[in-house]
Amino acid sequence: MRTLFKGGSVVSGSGAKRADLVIENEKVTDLGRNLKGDFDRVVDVTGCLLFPGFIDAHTHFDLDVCNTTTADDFYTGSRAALRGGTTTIIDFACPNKGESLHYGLDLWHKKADGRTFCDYGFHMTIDDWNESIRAELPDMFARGVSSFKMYMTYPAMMVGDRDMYWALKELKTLGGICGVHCENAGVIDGMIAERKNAGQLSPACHPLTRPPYLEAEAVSRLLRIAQAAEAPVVIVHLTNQEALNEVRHARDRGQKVFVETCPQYLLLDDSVYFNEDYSQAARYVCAPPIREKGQQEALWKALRRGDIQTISTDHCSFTLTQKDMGQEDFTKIPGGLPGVETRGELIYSYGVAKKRVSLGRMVRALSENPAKLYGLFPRKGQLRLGSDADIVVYDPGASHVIRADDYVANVDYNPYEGFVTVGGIRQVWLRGSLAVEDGRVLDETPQGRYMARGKCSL
Ligand code: DUC
Ligand code: ZN
Repeated sequence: MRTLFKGGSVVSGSGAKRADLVIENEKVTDLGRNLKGDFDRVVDVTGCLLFPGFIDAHTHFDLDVCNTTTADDFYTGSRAALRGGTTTIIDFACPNKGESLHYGLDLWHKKADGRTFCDYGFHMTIDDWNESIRAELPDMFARGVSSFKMYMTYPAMMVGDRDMYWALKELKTLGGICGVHCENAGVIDGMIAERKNAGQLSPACHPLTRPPYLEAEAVSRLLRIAQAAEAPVVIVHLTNQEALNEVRHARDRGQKVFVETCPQYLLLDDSVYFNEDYSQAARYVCAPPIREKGQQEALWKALRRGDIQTISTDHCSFTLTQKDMGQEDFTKIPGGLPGVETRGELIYSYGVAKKRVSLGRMVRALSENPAKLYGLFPRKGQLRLGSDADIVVYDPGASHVIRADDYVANVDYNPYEGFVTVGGIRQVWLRGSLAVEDGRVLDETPQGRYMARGKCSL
């Protein structure tokens, strides 16, 4: 089956170019102006942008957090992802301390295999460091896991500086890359205890006990540990200027540092926490917290300059009833926001259309860079000959208002309620098959495939 996409502009990391596109079976097979020939199907995409399918390299589906489980599992979460133009997700396999990496990876395959609508891979969480975990690492690569995650906060998952140093050194030897959640655990715990002792238990205390400088401190410490280990690292969900300054210092020293941010840090501000209505405030609790408004421009500027490489979502959704668990105590609110369904349209509408970032930067942040960083390039992340025919057909002339009721993620609110989009997703193609049209998921049988990933090429 040969399909011609006629009249659109194909977008890559260097911008948009008028071009027709041909796909055959699962692959892109031709690209150029006014292509002629015999086609089984012609899709008129006049005036539309053709994006390489978006990659969300930071999701948490079917994850136990705070004595509950995320509202979205692989079925509902990946269906929402696909609807939002995300054709590949990379989720975090998360064994508990004491469990093996193999156990964790098998468990995540059980959660995802046969239940995922888009293509998928896993990062592996390292929350313990010992000889048996070290010995498991080569097999992780053999099973397609080339990226890892460590936490500097959350007692159940964090590793200390020594173990982080050893783990980074080992990953460097094996050619792996590690993302790190950077927040200073000890001081945050102390600040939380002070608030609780003073009887201050509302969601407004959440951002006050996790200030930006404690994120920056952890970024600085991580980068010095990475310097000692001579290892590249990824700072996940970076939120603020002080943390960016630490990244700049490390890069000036010659270190390889990659940075991810998320739509909630680009588009929302901390006033969301100071709402008197508990339910309104609790729905935005995530870590690191959403920052004061001035930080948004710092992040956009860093994206424009190429100082931030990727935008993922940290999709970790809970219903409002689940968020109610923290009514008496903000530390019991399960942390995380939904976002996997709205990232593409939000970054286009509030980034590209508002001239905060170029189209090329958008594609780099949502498709090309995550593909390179996490070993999926050139199969994913671009629309070139031989790459997977994962295509988002975006109509820049459309518009709609974001309303929770119109979205399919398994959650009863949308953090971007009332935001107006510039443009909209007309179609999503997954490996050559039309998967979503005008917001409808066409095949209710999950077609996502596990992606064994190679090494970082960014
Ligand atoms: N932050 C969250 O808010 N939720 C999930 C994990 C994380 O780092
Ligand atoms: Zn996360």
